[in-house]
Amino acid sequence: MTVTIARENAIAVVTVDNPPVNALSQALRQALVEAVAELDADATVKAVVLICAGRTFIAGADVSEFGKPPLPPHLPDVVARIEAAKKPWVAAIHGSALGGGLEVALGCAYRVAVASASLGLPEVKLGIIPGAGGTVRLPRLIGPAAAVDLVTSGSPIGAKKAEGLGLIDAILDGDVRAGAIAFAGDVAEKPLPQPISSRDVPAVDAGFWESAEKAVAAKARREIAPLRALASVRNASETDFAGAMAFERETFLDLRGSEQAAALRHVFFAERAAPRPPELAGITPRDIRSAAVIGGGTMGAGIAAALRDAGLPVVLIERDAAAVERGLANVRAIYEGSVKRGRMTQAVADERMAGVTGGDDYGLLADTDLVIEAVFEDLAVKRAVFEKLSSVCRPDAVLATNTSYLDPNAISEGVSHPERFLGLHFFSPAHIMKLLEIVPTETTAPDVLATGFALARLLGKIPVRAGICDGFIGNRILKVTRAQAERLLLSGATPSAVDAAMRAFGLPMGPFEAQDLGGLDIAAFQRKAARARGETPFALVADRLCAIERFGQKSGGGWYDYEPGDRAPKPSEAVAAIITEEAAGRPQQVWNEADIADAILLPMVNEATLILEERVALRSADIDLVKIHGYGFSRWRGGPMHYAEARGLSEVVVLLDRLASDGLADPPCAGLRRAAEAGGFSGLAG
Ligand code: 3H9
Repeated sequence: MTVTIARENAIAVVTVDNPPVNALSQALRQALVEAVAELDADATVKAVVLICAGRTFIAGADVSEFGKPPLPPHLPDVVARIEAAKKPWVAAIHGSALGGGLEVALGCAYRVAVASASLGLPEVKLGIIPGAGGTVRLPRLIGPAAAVDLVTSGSPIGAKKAEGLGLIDAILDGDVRAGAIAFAGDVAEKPLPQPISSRDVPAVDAGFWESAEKAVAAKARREIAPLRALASVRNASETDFAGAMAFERETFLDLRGSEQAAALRHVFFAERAAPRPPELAGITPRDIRSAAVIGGGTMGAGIAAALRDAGLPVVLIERDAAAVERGLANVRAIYEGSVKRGRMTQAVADERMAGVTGGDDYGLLADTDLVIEAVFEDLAVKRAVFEKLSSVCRPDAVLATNTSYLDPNAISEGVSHPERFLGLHFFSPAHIMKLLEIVPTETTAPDVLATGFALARLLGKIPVRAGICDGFIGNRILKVTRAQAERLLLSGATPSAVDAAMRAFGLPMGPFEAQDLGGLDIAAFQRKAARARGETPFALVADRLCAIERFGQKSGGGWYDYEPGDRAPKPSEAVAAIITEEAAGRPQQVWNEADIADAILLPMVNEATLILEERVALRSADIDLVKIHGYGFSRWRGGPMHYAEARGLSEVVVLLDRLASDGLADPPCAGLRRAAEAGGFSGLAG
């Protein structure tokens, strides 16, 4: 049963129970309409509490219904019916009141919440706008400025802030049901408050809408929903209620069917599926109550902060006392940065830092549950660390290596109880970047792999299982990105044209700007290792830049020139000369932005398909998450695999064949041709 009604004297308690998050399915919408009718007709009922079972208040419309035609009763009508109820309805909020859930609450005469509750309209994050009066009632209740913030950012706010804005009427102490019933008892005899729909919108200052538009457009880049949401709030502030509702609904339905919404929905479900891969169902992870990091450099310090932020006590191990001090200083610098940016109070930073201890004695790790090694990328150095860990740690302690390109199987050789060993590939800065590639070795036990996923959940990261190959999932595709970018240079494009095209596609940065920011030396080091293994990485120009120590911003020049103290890239004559030399004898062509983007993205998709075929990634959606959360691929594009599927894999195959015949890419792999015939990647791996 999705809705049940109980009576507490003159108060009716309507309980919604639609696990997991009480999403507004058609059945629930229908049941709510029927509940209003039943309670309106019941003369013994003086007020109604609307409450939810389980972990949360209504978390929104049922996103899985969005691909299908909307069925009645439509949510705007459900909200209107609640608003028109003869008795006061009190929304009793715990967990989250999001999207349609908040819209239902706005239909109620009153809203009360426990202090831990959060409220918001996250629709723009799904590429849509609120579709049941959110943009219309909110400015009438809390004023246009606060409504614009909530609606265009999509970020929820806490109960305290909501109370300050007038979004809720009271914060409840203790039990939500008892508190809401008491509140309902108090208001039962009062006249009904004026429905939000018939209230006036407070006036705004001159120029308010223009500056809001500028601010939202600058942040949204090429995402369409935030500006459409703003337009709807503005319209709602300047039009009567019925007209505003019609405008909102029209925008909602228009965006619901958009490519961006489909991409963002894909990411929404991929992110929720990632922490619970079906192949680990029923496997209990090991307990992680304490952690240690070996190595206090940038990566180690970031990992230590991430672990600490998740509430774990952390030990940082370094070679000697001076290195311990440097490592702790690196962690401290992270927290000082957070305080400076206003993300954390000094008191919280002090508390975090107090939970990080340092030392050079591995004996400190005798009872630690999880140890993550983050020392220099050198096999011998890493093996020496694990040799020591093998002798001091409990046999059931989980031992992990953070490596970007060494083989975890090789690192694990000689580890005692090798079933407790796995690779955890963090992305820098590790306390911020959401991606965690989890890399089992040949011997990793299933419960240790499950522990990797549980750890990601604890750290608030997106876990993706990656098989062992050079670069795992993300960096293996990145190598193709870079090689393609260079191929473009040798066939007539310039670094700035390539970067501009990729930004126009929606990436925050182009491949050359990104290399200049991160430094060209790391990739050069990896190419050296690859050549030693007999491989032939393609980086004619990058190799020459490294040979003359043009490593990027840090050396004053890379793919671009930089003025001292200025990070703005300037086209470099020296680089142009090198490109001309290397391009000599190769066919040249005129490139436009769309063709540049294709020449980079489609080979990435081809490589990703190989990755799927080899089962280095288990799902194409996992590859999308890797690129979005580790490399800044735009969410609204859905990741490279979703992008390719949305574009049509047959078209991708044709374009790749064309690039290959011009010598500008490898031909499409057999898996991509098969996926094109099947109309999608699903089923390719497996
Ligand atoms: C909207 O409301 C539009 C209206 O304005 C217009 C109406 C006309 N639908 O995140 P979790 C599933 S747009 C369907 O791991 P948590 C999720 O897939 C909507 N399913 O839990 C997962 O399934 P499974 C606006 C949903 O405790 C399970 O629930 N609302 C929905 O970490 C658990 O999810 C939002 O965007 C949904 N709306 O976090 C809210 N939501 O177990 C999005 C979740 O099978 N949701 N599922 O893998 C959230 O932010 C979080 O789920 C929440 C709980 C904070 C509620």
